[in-house]
Amino acid sequence: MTLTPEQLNQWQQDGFLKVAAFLNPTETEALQCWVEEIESWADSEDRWMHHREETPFGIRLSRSENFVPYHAGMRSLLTQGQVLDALALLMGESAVLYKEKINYKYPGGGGYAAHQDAPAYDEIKHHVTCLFSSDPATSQSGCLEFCASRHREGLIGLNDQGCIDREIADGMEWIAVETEPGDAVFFDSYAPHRSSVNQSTAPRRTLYVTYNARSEGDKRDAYYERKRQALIRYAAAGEGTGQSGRISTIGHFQGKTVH
Ligand SMILES: O=C(O)CCC(=O)C(=O)O
Repeated sequence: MTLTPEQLNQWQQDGFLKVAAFLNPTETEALQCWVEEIESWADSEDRWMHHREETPFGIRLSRSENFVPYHAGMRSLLTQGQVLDALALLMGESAVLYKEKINYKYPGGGGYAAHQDAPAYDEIKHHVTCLFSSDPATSQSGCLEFCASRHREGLIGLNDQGCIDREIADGMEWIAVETEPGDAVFFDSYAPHRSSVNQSTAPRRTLYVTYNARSEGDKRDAYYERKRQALIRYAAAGEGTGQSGRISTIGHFQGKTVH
């Protein structure tokens, strides 16, 4: 699959691009199985990471990350073929996997404050994230919302949580980008985005895969090493649990993190 000139123009203009049915039905079904496999994995001290949150319906997984080394299907989908081809077109050079995560957002699962991803991954100059829907994502279930054409402005209203200041975010124009299983949305490291709580009765599982330009090197192992250390520091400082307990190097998650 290749992106059309119109899609590439839209990408340049908006800083994000939805590609409906990026995955074919067989690939979509495989993705949905793999997400369920990964969420059934037992906790691990030194391989993948699971994060949990307290929802009104009990404790649920909020996120899993660092699973590509341990899942052959995900590895082949995310490190070769059409995904890398599309990224090369969007980035103007070949891309290398930086990090991957699944955000589960079970019913009642927390939303994410308005932010740009750039401050979270500051050891690379530029990156692009590709989101794949495993479940339908709607305004009700907490799909992503983006601001078009604001990715060229650098960091916007950065607050002490690494997010966009609430008042500034409230004055920005947000577009809800609803997706079906198999749809992809590519977004720039400076594209402002946010999402709300899942108010539906079904999970809104979404895979997020972040790539950097190959010319910046392969930073994946260093990223996860740094992240593990950061999570240990947050836990020691009492910042790892509770409302807005950190699951990232920025404090965007609005759910109630539990361990
Ligand atoms: O999954 C979501 O609702 C938002 C995810 C997000 O923006 C993030 O994890 O940085």
